[in-house]
Amino acid sequence: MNRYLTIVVGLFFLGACPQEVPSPGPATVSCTDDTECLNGQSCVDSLCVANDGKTMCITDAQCLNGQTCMNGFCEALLLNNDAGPVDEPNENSEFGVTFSTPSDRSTARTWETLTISGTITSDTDSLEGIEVILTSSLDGTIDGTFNTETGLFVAEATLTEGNHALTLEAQRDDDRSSATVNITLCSYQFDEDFSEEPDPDIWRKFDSAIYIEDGWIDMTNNQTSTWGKFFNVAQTVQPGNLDVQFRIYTGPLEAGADGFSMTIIDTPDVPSLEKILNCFTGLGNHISPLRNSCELSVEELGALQAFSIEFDTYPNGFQCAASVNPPIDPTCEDHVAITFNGSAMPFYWFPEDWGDYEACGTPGGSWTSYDYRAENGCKYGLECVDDLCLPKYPWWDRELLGYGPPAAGAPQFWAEMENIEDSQWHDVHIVLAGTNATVTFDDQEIINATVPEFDYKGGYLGFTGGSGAIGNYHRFDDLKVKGTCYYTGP
Ligand SMILES: [Ca+2]
Ligand SMILES: [Ca+2]
Ligand SMILES: [Ca+2]
Ligand SMILES: [Ca+2]
Repeated sequence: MNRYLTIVVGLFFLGACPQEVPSPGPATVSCTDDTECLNGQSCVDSLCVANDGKTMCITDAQCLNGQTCMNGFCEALLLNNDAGPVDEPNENSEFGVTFSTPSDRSTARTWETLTISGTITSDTDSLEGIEVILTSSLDGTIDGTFNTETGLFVAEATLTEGNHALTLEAQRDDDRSSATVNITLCSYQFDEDFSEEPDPDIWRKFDSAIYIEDGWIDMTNNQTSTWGKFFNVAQTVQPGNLDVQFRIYTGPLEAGADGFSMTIIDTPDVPSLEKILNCFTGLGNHISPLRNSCELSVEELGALQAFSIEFDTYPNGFQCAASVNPPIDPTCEDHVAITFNGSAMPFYWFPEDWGDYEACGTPGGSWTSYDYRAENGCKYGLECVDDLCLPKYPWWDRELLGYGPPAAGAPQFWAEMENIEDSQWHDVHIVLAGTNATVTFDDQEIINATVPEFDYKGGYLGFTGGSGAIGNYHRFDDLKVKGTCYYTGP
């Protein structure tokens, strides 16, 4: 008997058809394939793109590279601070001017130091007395050095966001010639210091999440039995790779609860995101079909595609003598973990001695004991089917997840931490590249793991957090996400 047959069918159903008619809103912006885009547009890097390569949008925040949203499409602003008409190469000139770097129609980041270089040649033997000037159409003159022996011109510069025409001009007496390359400078896709209250059309608060006027967001504000979420609903992050930084703060209780997460959910639109968020509970990266507000079935939740990094300060599960408090934590200390699809157990980790896929035993033990077994003879979270303790939900099922039995030396997507509830801000930097994930915490690498199954889907990015009988502050600030940089110049 295949217990998950209905789930597999459900997965195919979800994959084949949108759950419901798309509602008005940014539904047309993110996509997984062309069929989700309107009017014959195509799905490029998870965004619906018109045939002429333009990205659909509703707000400026959905546009990359400093473009603005005009008439439903991302457009580059025509800047009026241009340095003036670009000289065409002068065929009658004695000079030859060529760029070496950067190449024409390339891209770069605003935080990178660029090497801008070129070569000047002359029909006459001497390069003495030639003035070489490098200008950016956005940033003006850029200082560099010209070597009259070699003809090489080199400048090192950082450039502002936008489309630059870089012009290298050689001039001596009345003779001049120039060359031009175009380059797009991209800043971060998300760059939030929360110094001002975010626009609710861009960042939407759910449940107990609040904006604090001192310049950050808090999921629970030191209240008990509450949870909050704070999601960007205006744009999505691309699948495949991710480079995200932010800061976290929790305290004042050193044994507080429950923790907080940054979560990225792959779902077609904001209404479906809201439905999913209504099924998250506690810490915020743990889905539960039991929540009153959850309208989704186990099958639908089993098809969820989500990435989370959790900062967990409360020990859960039988290994921490808290049997009725699932999901199960990999350590009873504070920890940071990468979790997938709302399971809230670390990706590629599974509890030993849970008794899953083992014979149902004898009920007994107290809820606060390691050996607790419920009426069904299984530990919490397992149900007795044909005298076998089977996981209640597909997202706890190691057979379905393909993790295999717990083994020493398995890739570890979690890290035990010393007390992180220290009422201090901490820097977190996550880099997902292909099948590898690294996490640094205050510049110390705490996670670096690779498995072929690592499959990050991108989606809507947000923050979550929760408390129970014990509370704490769960704060986030200073979010920076590097998106993909596209050339958007002429
Ligand atoms: Ca701030
Ligand atoms: Ca926990
Ligand atoms: Ca945990
Ligand atoms: Ca702690």
